[in-house]
Amino acid sequence: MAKIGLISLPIICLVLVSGCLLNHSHETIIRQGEPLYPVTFETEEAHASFEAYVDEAEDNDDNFANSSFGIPLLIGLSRSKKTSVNAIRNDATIEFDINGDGMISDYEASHFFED
Ligand SMILES: [Ca+2]
Repeated sequence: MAKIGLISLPIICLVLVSGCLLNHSHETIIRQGEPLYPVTFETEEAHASFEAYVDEAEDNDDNFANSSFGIPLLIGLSRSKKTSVNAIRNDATIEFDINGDGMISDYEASHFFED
């Protein structure tokens, strides 16, 4: 009986420290490796508006398609999908740059938030 206790002690400690015997998490990056579209800004205000929008879009994307499964103290599995930073910036560039000239003007930046 004491021998079983000695063998199981490390396992119990491992479970208590890690929370689960088996932990596995996997994150998939969507559109990974997408090149960043070149873009310029007419003014610093237009740039600031763009960056604020991108920051918010990145925060919203953090909770995108997360799933988890677990049996307490035994198994913990989690999967998540996240859009690449370049893809988020490229989508924002397409949305902001109304005339597609590669430069986000003050009008385009302010017009974006009016809609
Ligand atoms: Ca433009």
